[in-house]
Parts: sequence; structure tokens; C-alpha cells
Amino acid sequence: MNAYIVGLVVPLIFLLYRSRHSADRKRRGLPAAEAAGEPGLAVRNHRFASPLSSAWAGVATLAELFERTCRKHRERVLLGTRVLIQRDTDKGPDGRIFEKLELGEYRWLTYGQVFESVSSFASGLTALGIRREERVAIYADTRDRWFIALQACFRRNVTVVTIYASLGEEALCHSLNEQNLCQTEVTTVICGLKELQSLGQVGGQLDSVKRVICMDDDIPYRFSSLDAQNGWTSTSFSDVEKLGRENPVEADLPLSADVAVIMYTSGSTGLPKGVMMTHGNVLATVSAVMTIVPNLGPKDVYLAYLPMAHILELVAENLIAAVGGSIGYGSALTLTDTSSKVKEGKTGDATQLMPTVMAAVPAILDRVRDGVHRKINAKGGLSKKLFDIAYGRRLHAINGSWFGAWGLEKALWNFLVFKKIQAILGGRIRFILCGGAPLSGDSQRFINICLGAPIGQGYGLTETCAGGTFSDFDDTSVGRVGPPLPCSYIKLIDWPEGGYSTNDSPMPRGEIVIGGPNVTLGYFKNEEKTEESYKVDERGMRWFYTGDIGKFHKDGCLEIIDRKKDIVKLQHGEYVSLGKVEAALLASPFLDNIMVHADPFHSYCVALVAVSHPALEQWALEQGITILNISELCKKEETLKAVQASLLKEAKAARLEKFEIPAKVKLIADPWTPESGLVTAALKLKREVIRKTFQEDLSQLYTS
Ligand SMILES: *[C@@H]1O[C@H](CO)[C@@H](O)[C@H](O)[C@H]1NC(C)=O
Ligand SMILES: *[C@@H]1O[C@H](CO)[C@@H](O)[C@H](O)[C@H]1NC(C)=O
Ligand SMILES: *[C@@H]1O[C@H](CO)[C@@H](O)[C@H](O)[C@H]1NC(C)=O
Ligand SMILES: CC(=O)N[C@H]1CO[C@H](CO)[C@@H](O)[C@@H]1O
Repeated sequence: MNAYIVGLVVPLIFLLYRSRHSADRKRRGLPAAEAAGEPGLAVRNHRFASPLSSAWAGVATLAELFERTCRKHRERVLLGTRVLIQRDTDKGPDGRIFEKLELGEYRWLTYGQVFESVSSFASGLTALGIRREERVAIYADTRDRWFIALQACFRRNVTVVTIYASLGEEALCHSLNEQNLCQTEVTTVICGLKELQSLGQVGGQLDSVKRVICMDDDIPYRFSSLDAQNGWTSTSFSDVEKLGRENPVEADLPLSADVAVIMYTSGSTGLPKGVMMTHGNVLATVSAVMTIVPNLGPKDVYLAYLPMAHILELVAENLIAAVGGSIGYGSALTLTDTSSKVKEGKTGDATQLMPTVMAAVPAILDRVRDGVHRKINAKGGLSKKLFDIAYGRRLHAINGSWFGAWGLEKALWNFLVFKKIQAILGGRIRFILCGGAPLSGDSQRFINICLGAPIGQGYGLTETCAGGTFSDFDDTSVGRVGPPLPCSYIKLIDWPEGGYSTNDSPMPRGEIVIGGPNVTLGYFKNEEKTEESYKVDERGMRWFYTGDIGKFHKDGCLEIIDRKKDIVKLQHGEYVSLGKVEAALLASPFLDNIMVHADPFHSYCVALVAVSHPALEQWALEQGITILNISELCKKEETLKAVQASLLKEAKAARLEKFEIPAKVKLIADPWTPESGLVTAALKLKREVIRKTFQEDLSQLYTS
């Protein structure tokens, strides 16, 4: 215990000292007067001399970066995967099948071994006949072979097209038809066994695909018929490696301006669009994020579980590999000891790996927060009191009170209360990268306090290669996304229709426009959309028009306040910002998710609510209602009343206008998941899809 407290106090005192005495704190990125083509205020990070393109001298592509790090860290471990001990399937009460896994220790590959594997696989691709003009799609869950395949393609200057593995068959078919592998003329798909099965279902539509490489080595016999049916040949991953070992070829390295990845935006509105990212684009972002995370190095262990088809994950894994750290693979369903796929009493990925760095999307952090709250409330009594006191003290401390910031007190609370919470994620987390959507202030504070780890919140889009802004690790303010990344310029421009102007006081507001070496080339084979959103000014700088509305604080930090597309005008001319209303109402415990709908034909808005099962069950128990099942419960008048009352309360707390509060609400029992296609893999609402799926419910809401 002594060692534990000493171990905590020393770094804490250091951190406190640092945060109190760094003058930089107050000046994160002063607005620099940058002449910028058109009216607007361009801002960049004053801490860096010029926009950063690469943090490594002489390195201009991801392929060079990877080769360099492998030579330097040959003996260190890079990629780890857990051993599967046992797989059970259970039938739930409602007849659904649950898979439960028992996973063991991590098995590691060193940098040297991974490099060998990458080189062999790269040679194998050539031996199979893949040329650099061809495109390869990777369609699999995040795992070590995903990373290896990616690096191998980079070494052959082959462009990779990413596909979200979470897409179900229906969504896949939809997505393939629209994003169309044929559009990208993919000749080769690298996938897992599960994805091979989905691919088989829709294979008839994939004319361009000639080869499939399966990451799982034992392809069952029943899959062999797929080859003939679909006119492709399938090979296992290790056979390709073997082929490469027998027929080695020199690397065909790309240039900085060559396209590394075509990444499809998950398409929360409209059709998905393929964003072309060059090696230079991704490298600029990797370099920039490196300056944000303090002291990243070989000692860091990263837990990888977000989809690699998400730019945040792609950048994070390339970054960790570049600094000599280790990447342990997991999945969202086996993350913690209590995750749904982990067998009772067995360990989750975080417990086993004890990562120091993680990436997360806000929805996942919200879930961690809700889970902890539920547990503490269920325990009640002394535990809850102690937690409340500790939380209050820390909140005070973070807010600048000298006494609460005292290192020893923090250590004490950590020891008494927060250590148990930290253990959920392995107990060693020192930094969380968060992106994909704005994180609520409440969640950010909760994670800051309970995990004792700073959250680096990024704001950026696939189109800007996740570049944009990033909050400094010692910034404890909430709701802001930080100053521009060292690779980005940011400016605001007026949007009169929405009532936002750069002359607003006390802070300028407007549409966010991002420029710099990180801005991507545009959409693949979609000139029209590219011209709509990308502009080049007379100085040759590329700018991307995000459609998000932000405001700049005096210290140079950006805050996202709205979104252009999600603002709808009602019949009498009032504007409703759907995102703002949803964020406010999500505070209600009854909600798992919500979509507000508004249109110019009505004077009020309505909402579809995906209910929280635990909260609703708890409520029914308290009301003495015998629980039938959730969908029955959702149909009851009294349930609707209770949820509406709760929504009204949150709306009042957030001071929403009357017209912003949904006048009518429909409760939906089935959760909204990426598999159902209703939300993106980053758990953002797909408004069009939800609208279509619940069309009848919506029109009922307006007519009844
Ligand atoms: C709930 O009960 C209804 C009828 O009582 C039934 O039709 C429905 O399938 C049940 N739903 C689930 C998920 O068990
Ligand atoms: C990489 O491939 C692209 C086309 O696929 C080609 O235009 C480019 O010149 C190649 N780069 C190098 C360095 O050969
Ligand atoms: C934090 O400090 C600000 C002003 O310094 C105050 O308005 C706010 O209420 C404080 N919050 C808490 C939780 O103490
Ligand atoms: C694609 C793109 O915009 N590339 C630019 C990146 O930034 C450098 C200078 O910072 C420009 O020279 C590139 O044209």
C-alpha cells in the first residue's frame, strides 16, 4: 500500500506542478492573423512554427515510418492477440443466441516478426498478380492481420479501401451497392471468415472482385463452393505469406502524394462517400497527435478495439507503432470483465492487457459512466456516500480550489474510491483519445475524475484525416475540443441563415473550415461533392467546409455548438437544432438513444426514443408493474407518460425553448446498434435510415 501511495503521489505532484506553472495553459493557440482568401478568421496553433507535415525527419510516407520503427525496435513486442480457450453458446430467454468467450493471455509478435510477415505478405500479393493500380479492400474486425495487411499494401504502393466489419448482411448489400466495390474497382478483398460468409451472400454483385484472402487460415470445406459461384479464388492469409517467402520481391514504396487509403465516411446523412487520403495526409495527423499525447514511447500499451475503418483507430495504431509501443487487440464486446461476450468470472481485455492508452468514442465513455453510476446507486449506503464525497472533492479540486488539489488527498480518494473504478480498464490508463463526436461535459468530468486520466478530445472529420483540433492533455475545461492541431488551420465563416456570425460577441461564431497538409484530396469519383465541400484559395491552400458550427474562445480553443445540416426550420419559422435538443434530452435515464424529427410542415417537433432496458425495468419494478417484456412495456400509456415527464424535466434543465421540446414521442424497444444499420460504427445517428425504418411511426406521431 505504501508503495502504491508513493507511486501515485510523485507523478501527481509533478502533474500538479506542471499544470499550475505552465504559462501556456492560458494561451493555447492565439488567433494569428492569417490572410485567408475570403472573409473569416483563420487560426493556427501558435506553439508550432509552421503547419507540421511529419514529426520524423526524412519520413514522408507511412511505409517509410513503419520500416524505420521496425529497424529501431526489432526486439520489442508490437502486436498482441489473446488466446481463445473456449467458446460457448447460450440461448437467452427470448431465444436469441449468445456467444460467451473464455480468452487467455496475450501472445505477442515482435517488431522484427511483424516486419517479416509484412514483407512476405507484400511479396505474396505480387505473386498473386496484384499490381499497384489495383485496389484492395480490407473487410474485417480490428486484429493483428488487419494491421499487417495494411502495411503490406503500403509497401507495394497499393491503395486500401476500408469497409466496416460491423455491417450486417443487409447493410453490407446496401453499402456495397451504393459505395460499390465496383466503383472503387476493388480486385481483391482481404477478410475474416465471418465476413467471407457475408460476402458470399452478396457476391453476385461484385463483378470486379477476382481474389479473396481469408485471414482465418482454416477455411471450412462448405466455403469452397463460393469460389465457383462468384468467380473468384480464395487463398488463406498464411498461404499468401508462404507464397511471398518463396518469391520475394523488392518493396515498391509510394510517395507522399500517393493515395494510401480510400475511407468511406460512415454516412450519417446521405450516401457514403469515399475519401481519398494520401500518405502525407495520414502522416501529418499521426505526427500532430504525437505532439498532443505526453511522453508517448515504447513503454506504452494500447488497447485496440475500435474499427480500423475509423480514421481515429487507423491513426492511433500507426502512431503507437511509430513510437515503439505495443498494441493489444480486443473487441468492444469483451472489453471489460462484465462485457457481454465475456464468460462469467473470466477476464476482459482491459484487465488482461492493463493498457496505458486507449481510444474511445463518446458513446462508449457514456456507457462506462452510466454503468458505474448504476452500480454505485444499486449499492447505496456507505459506498454511495463515500463516492459522492470523493467525487465532490475532486470536482472542486479540478475547478481550481487549492485545498482539494492537494496531492495526498487525491491519492487518498484514489485509494479509497477510484482505484476500483480504474481497475475496470486495467488500472494503468494514463491517456484516452476521444473522437468521432463531441463528448458531453458530464462524461468528460466523470472520466477525468474516476480514471484520473486526461482525455484528449479531437475534432476532425474523415475528410480532414481526423485532423482539426485536439484538446491539450492538461486542459480540464469541458465541452471544448481544443486549439487547432499543429497540422491544421481553422477559420470560421458567417452563416447568416443560421444566425451565426464572426462578429458575434463575446465570441466569433460560424461554420468551421479546416485547411492544411491534412486536408484530403477529395471524394473518390465524385467531383460534384468534392467541389461542393473542398475549396483551394489563391495561395494554394486546401480548405474543407465541415458544415459544423463552432465558436472560438479567447484562449484559441474551439467549441462545437451546432451543425448546419441538423438545423431545421419549423412551420412558423423557428429553427430547431436537432443535435442540441438530442444532447440535452439524452440526460434522461430512460433513454438509450433519441432522434428528434422536425420539418417545415408542422409547428412542433417529435421524437423517436430507443429506451434503456435496465432503467425501464427498474422503473416498472418500482411501480409494481409485473414486467411482461420491454416491447409490451413500451406500449403502455403510463410508461410513455413517465418518459415524457423525464424528458420535460431535462428540457427545462437545459432551458430549451417550448418549440424545441418534442410534442409527441414514440418509444422503441429494440436498441439501435451498428448491426441494425441505424447508427454508424461510431454510434452516430443515421437520420435517413432511422427515418425510413420508422416512417409509419413518425407519420402516426404527426396525425394522432
Ligand atoms: C413480447 O410479448 C409479445 C406478446 O406478449 C410477443 O409477441 C413478443 O414476441 C415478445 N417479445 C419478445 C422480445 O420476447
Ligand atoms: C504509386 O501508384 C500510383 C498508381 O497506382 C502511381 O501513380 C504512382 O506513381 C506510384 N508511386 C510510385 C512512387 O511509383
Ligand atoms: C467552478 O467554478 C466556476 C467559477 O470559477 C463556478 O461558476 C462553478 O459553479 C464551479 N463549479 C463547481 C462544480 O464547483
Ligand atoms: C493535399 C494538400 O492539400 N497538400 C498540401 C499540404 O500542405 C503542403 C504545404 O503545407 C502543400 O504544399 C500541399 O499542397
